[in-house]
Amino acid sequence: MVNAGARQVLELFVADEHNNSACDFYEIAVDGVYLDNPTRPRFGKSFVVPASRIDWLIVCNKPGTYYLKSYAPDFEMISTAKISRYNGTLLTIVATGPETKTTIPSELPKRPEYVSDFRNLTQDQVHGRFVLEAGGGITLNREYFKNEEFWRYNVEVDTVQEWYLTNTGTVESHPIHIHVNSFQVISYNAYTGPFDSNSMKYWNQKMEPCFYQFGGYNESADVQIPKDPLRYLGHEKRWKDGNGGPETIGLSQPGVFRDVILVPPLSNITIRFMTNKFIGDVVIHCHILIHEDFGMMTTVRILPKGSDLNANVSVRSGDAYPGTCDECDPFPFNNRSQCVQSGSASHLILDRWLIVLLTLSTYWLQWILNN
Ligand SMILES: [Cu+2]
Repeated sequence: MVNAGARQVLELFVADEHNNSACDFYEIAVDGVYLDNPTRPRFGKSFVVPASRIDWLIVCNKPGTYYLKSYAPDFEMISTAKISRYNGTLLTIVATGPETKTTIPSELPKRPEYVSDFRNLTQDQVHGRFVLEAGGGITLNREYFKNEEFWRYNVEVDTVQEWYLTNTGTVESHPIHIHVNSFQVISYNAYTGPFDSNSMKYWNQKMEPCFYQFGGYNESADVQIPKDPLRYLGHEKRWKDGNGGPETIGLSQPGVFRDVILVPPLSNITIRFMTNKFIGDVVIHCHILIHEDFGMMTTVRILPKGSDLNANVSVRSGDAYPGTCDECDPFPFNNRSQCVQSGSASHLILDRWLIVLLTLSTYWLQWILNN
């Protein structure tokens, strides 16, 4: 089954005419990649974001009429946040013939090596790291997509990448789709990064304006902090290795391979994948159609073995640093050379004051000498 909708999530299950769960349905693949074993959907439903696919094995042993339905209640919003949902019947299933006792097989075909388990790699087995930041209104990495000659990161083919998917928004989720290679969900991490407003101003979690702002942000605009901006913090606690309650249905289970994942507000999700075989540009975008069309898209480039990964690429987004608020924040690609070992922002402020003092005393000395 494919969710070919432009913006709505589906939460799929099979019911009889009394709306009770019916038949036996097991997930066997997500986004075209087999799971380890056939798995009953958590909380009795398969959560499918736009562009995502789910493969089921389903047995209806008793003849009868059944319905494929989607039901996405509001109490799940702590994990799904704001995103359109579809509630209703999608398909009628008519099972005929004698009653059977068919069961679902317990084993699935083995996955190929490029989608093997990457969860227990050592840090030096990871070849490249990259941050994808959704937010800033509806941008990826604080900028709108411009054209096909626009890529923000180079990676080498046949290597393992570790990426961090974040969302600085305070309200809305984005189903982020990465083309070419399926990625494995590794972990949901505590979110320590900035949050934004729709007017694209960024603050840290102490409600102080960030040093790194959206490229097009107008400093003189009087932008207010959004209401209750940190209410979605804590996905890592709710996620609890995938065993949280039904309200956590929007969070993916660790270890699963996918190519589109819901990135809720104030989340930080680690994924890993192998850049298997294919070289060329990789398109990354939000799969809410209107967001994508507005420019919520970026590209990275997969290069042949031995290429210079630093050539012809701007990993910065204008003057912004994805996932980052201040110079010493711990994400890759920020300007850490300016940070002292302790990583304290107060050192930077002190440094700047020293420069101001030195400049003033130079002027003062000149004034004395001239008079
Ligand atoms: Cu979006």
